Amino acid sequence: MISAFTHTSITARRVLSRLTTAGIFLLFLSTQAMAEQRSGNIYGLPPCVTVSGERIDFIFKMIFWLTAVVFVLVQGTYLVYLIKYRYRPGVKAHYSHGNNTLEIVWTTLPTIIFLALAIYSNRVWDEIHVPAPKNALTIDVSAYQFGWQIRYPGVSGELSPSDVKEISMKNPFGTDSTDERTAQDVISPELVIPVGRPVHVLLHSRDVIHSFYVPEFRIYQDCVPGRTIGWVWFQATRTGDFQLACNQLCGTGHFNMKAPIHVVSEGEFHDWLKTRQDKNAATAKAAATTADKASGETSQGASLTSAKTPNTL
Ligand SMILES: [Cu+2]
Repeated sequence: MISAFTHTSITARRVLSRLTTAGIFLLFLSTQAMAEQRSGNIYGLPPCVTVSGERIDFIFKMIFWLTAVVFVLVQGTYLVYLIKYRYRPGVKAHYSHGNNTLEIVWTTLPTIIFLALAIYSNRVWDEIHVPAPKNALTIDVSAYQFGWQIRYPGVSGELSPSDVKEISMKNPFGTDSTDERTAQDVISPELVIPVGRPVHVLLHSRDVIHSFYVPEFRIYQDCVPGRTIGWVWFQATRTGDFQLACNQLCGTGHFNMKAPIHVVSEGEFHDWLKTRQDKNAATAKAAATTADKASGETSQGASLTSAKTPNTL
């Protein structure tokens, strides 16, 4: 009876163990499926489409292959020793007090490799974090709960100046309404950029901390309320469609805080922006004419009123 019970218990434990393994395997598969939606590549990094991204990838790959070689060497040696010195009846264990030469070699070598990696990575970091080139296209990226708005220069070719202290729900970009460039600015819900030209992004947030995250650009930078993050610039190496996604848990709609990115040819970009610049310029001109007319009528009305009632003042 006891033996039958023990047997049942062992079988149940085995079934439970296999079910757990299957569950972990399925979880692993589903995680891979989620990653696939973002990157299109479930085994490696998503494609890299910026100049600075290629330099970052070189470090990634170098560290990956170094680690892979060390892993194979260490685990291979471990397996060889495990088999060679396995337990055999009549064979006595051999006592070793250690080997100073080996200790020095396997401490010095990793130290040199780590130092070299740190120095090289720091150099790449310094070279990437330089001011944007003069020919860069400067655009303003504004994050909010839960979306993105991108501001491009209007017909004047310059963005209307922005002041972070003025950013509010009524004035999302903190611009000056009396500046004529404000009405000309082109506002877009998608990020459209030309290939092969540096793009300098001024990152802003209207409410909480968000994050400008584009895996294919190898860029991840927080947008902080009350600050202009102005060091981010990049140059796309090929055309294509990507996605800008917020990477800071910023509220209930965070999961859906995204915007399409289109990297297009210089000609296509020029046409896309020109159409919107011209439309904005026409609207701004019409608004200015209406305002002029209205102020003309008001001043005429006022002068008539003052003419009629000259003594009331
Ligand atoms: Cu966000």
